[in-house]
Formats: sequence, C-alpha cells, structure tokens
Amino acid sequence: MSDFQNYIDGKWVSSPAQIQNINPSDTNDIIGDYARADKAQAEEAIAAASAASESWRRSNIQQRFDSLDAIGTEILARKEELGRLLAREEGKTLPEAIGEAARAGQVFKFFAGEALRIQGEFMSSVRPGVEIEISREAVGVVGIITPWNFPIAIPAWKIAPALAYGNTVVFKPAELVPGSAWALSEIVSRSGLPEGVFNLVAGAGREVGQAMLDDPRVNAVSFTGSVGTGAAVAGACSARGAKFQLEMGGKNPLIVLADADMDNAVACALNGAYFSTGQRCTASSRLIIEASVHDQFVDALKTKVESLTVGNALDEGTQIGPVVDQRQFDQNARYLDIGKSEGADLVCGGDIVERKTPGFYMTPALFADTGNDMRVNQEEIFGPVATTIKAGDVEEALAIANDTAFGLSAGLCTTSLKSAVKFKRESRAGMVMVNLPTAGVDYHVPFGGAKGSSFGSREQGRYAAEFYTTVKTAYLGA
Ligand code: TXE
Repeated sequence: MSDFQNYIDGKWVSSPAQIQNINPSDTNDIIGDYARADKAQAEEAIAAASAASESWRRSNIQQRFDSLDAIGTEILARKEELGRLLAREEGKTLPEAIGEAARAGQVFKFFAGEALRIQGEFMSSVRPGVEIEISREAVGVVGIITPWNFPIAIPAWKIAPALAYGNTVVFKPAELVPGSAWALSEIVSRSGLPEGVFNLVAGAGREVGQAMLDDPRVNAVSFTGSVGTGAAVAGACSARGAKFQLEMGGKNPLIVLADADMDNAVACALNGAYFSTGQRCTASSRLIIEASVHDQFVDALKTKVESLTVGNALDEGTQIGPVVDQRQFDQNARYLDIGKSEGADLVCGGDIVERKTPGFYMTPALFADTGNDMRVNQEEIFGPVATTIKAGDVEEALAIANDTAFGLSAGLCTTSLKSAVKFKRESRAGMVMVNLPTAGVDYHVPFGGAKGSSFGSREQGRYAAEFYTTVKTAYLGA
C-alpha cells in the first residue's frame, strides 16, 4: 500500500493501483508510489465535494481567510523542502523550484486576503421603492485539472481562489508529478477546512479527469494542459452546461529591434526560451529579430546557449535541468528532425547528453533564420528549442509575432517608446512584456492568453473572481 494516499471527504484513502513517481534527473531514483484513484474514487470525491458545497458556500470569510493564510504560511516556511521535491520529480533546477514553491505560498496568502474582499454592488432601481443588490456567490463544486510543468504553483492558483470564493474542490494533478500535489494536499488537509471541501484524486486523465468532466455534480472545471485535452474539456463541459476555463499552449514571440540593448535582449531570449528546460507555456519559442542585427544576435545568443550547464536538477550550478520524461524527450527530438527537414539551420544544441545519473538530458537548441510558416514555428514543442526569424522592421515583426494560432505572451526588446507603445497596442497576446522575458509573471494580476491559448475568464489576481463566482442580482422592494 502506498504511503501517499488520496484525500477524499476528509480521509486519506488507499487505491487499488499506484503511480510511480520517477526523477527525470536520475531514473533510478523512485520518489515514491502514489495512490492512483479510479473512476469510483473520483465519484466519491465529487459526492463529498457536492455534499460539503452548501455549507461551505455560506461559510464565514474569516474561516476561509484563516485556512488559506495557514496554508500559505506553511508553504512559505517549507519552500526549500517543497522546492527540492518539485525539482526532483519535475526536473526544473532547485532555485527555480524553490521560487515556484514560494509563489504557491504567496498565492494562498493573496487569496486569503481576497476572501475578505469579496465585493458586490448596490444600485438604485428605475422603479420607486426598489433597491438592487448585485452579489457574487460560489459556483459550487470545482474540478481542478493541472499539468506537470508547474506542479505546485498552478494547483495553488486554482485551489486558492476556488476555496476563497466558497467553492468545494476536486483536484486531479498530472500523473507525472503526484509528489508536489500530495505535499500541497497534505498541508491543505491540516488547515481546518471542513470534510469534503477539498479532495485530492491523483489518477489518469482519461479515467479520473474524464469522470470529473462528465459528472453533473461538478459545476465548473479549471484546466491547464495541452490543446487536445483542452478541446475535450470544452466539449464535455459545454455539452452539459458546466462552466469551464482553459489555459493551453503558447508559441510566444520575442521581438528584438535593432535599437534594443543587445545584452538585455540576449538575456531575455536566453531566459525566456530555455530556463525551466523550455517547459513553460510562456516560453519564448520564436525570436523575431530585426534583419540588420540578426546575425550579431544569433552569434551572441549561441555563445550564451552553449555555455549553459545542463545537468541534474538538484546539482548546484545546473542551469538547465532534464526534460520531464521519455515522451517529452521524444517529442523534442521529433521536432528537431522536423525543423531540419523543413530546412531550418540548427546552429547549436539538440544533442542527447549523458550525465553521472541516467536522465533525460538534452542540450538547448537554436534554429536560425527560419520561416514563420514552418511547423517548428507554429506548433508548441515544449522543450529547450527556439528559433530565430528575420523581420525587416517593427511592422513586419509584429505581423509575424501575431501570425500564430496562439496568443499567450509576447515580448519586445527596444529602446523606442514609440515601438513599445505600438507593440503593446497591436500585439494579439494576453500578456505583453517590454524589455523582459516572455516568461515570468507576478502572482497578483491576471494571467491568460488570446486566441487558441486560453478560453474563458482570466486566472489569478482579482480577475479570478469571474470564474470562481456567479453573479446574483437581488431586487428588494419596500
Ligand atoms: O498534457 P495533457 P500532458 C503540452 C505539451 C506537452 C503535451 C502533453 O506540449 O508535451 O501538452 O502533456 C489531464 N479528461 N502541454 O500529457 O494530457 C491530465 O491527466 C480530463 C502544454 O501532460 O493535456 C493532466 O492532469 N483530464 C501545457 C492534464 O489533463 C485529462 C502544459 C494535462 O494533461 C484528460 C502541459 C481527459 N480526457 C502540457 N486527459 C502548457 N502550455 O502550459 C488528460 N487529462
């Protein structure tokens, strides 16, 4: 039996099967066997969340604050330990992982405060003697389905607002990273929430996730993951009228104009394209460079890319950890072949390398002078692979940047205020960054994209209220 059970209706429960949690930096290192819930357990969790829903929606906001604040405090106090577990199971470097754990704590603290600030409106009526009150109420049972690339921050930024606004939660983490999900759930389980308000069901997407999508007792689903699964979430939820929110892929452009501070532009590209092994939905995968500085930029970036230290996520000095698993490793290799067969010039990287421990190590790759219509520029690779694309001027650069099915984040490096303002206005992305990497966002402001990257209302910050609440308009007669 696994030591790491699922959490249903206030109890830890074992499951018939296990998920083996493997360290991508050292595939001989098994982090643990985690209980793999089945459909029946998913339904038990949904039943528990449903039964707890009525009283939790009417719960005292001080109680919500106290629980969320306690969770945030504990995560922050244990960020080193949680970060180490995260780095071990997902493969981002230890400093990145500790930063992610801290962010999860900050998110819980933020939404603890938001529970105290749930706002409504009071309006006059067009009818005499009538007053109108507009208030926000909990949606009910929220299903939370998360990916592997941010194993603690993404669950935090969905679970915290769900609870703050009075919803009950059924949480299904990604199969590859049950450790951080379990550790987070264990903290949540001791935060004073009533039984059934929060439930963990680690298990397969097609079984446990699908059960959540299909169950009429689940009133809303918040999903982050691949485009394909996002479409399945949309189909199942809209068929039965459930609310849903999708955060999916990106093919984020970083434009570098000739007037940019080149050192900063190279640093932005290096960070945005390769840190966290390129496994970020906000990664800068398309570097759109003004033609007059293209070759100079490629040379400077190549030198930096080649000097990055690829290694075990837990080793001091590692800058790029391993790819998360064999499947993603194969996907990266496939796209490197696709790029080469499309005629892209691989200037460095893309090599499978060995380290002291067996893991999924790949050197960061750069394709130069590619065409935006190539598959490597239109499909999300989700690995340490970036391309450069030449553009004649800011107009053309913007047109290329916007020429994608996605629209999550977009960046521009320039010293021209005029170009920065134009970019901010004309970029078809949910988040725009000037002289900053496309990845790396604050926790108290909205996160989300345009076009195929996102669907539904924004996550995070005060804007999260839009998804996790429903609006009631009350007319009060004399
Ligand atoms: O995603 P999935 P995976 C992309 C990236 C990556 C690819 C596959 O390209 O290589 O997706 O990753 C659950 N009903 N991104 O397999 O399958 C699943 O269990 C309900 C980009 O991890 O979308 C997991 O919890 N749920 C992205 C979650 O959905 C289902 C981040 C996401 O898994 C389900 C992650 C179903 N039928 C992957 N099937 C980004 N850009 O941030 C699966 N799930």
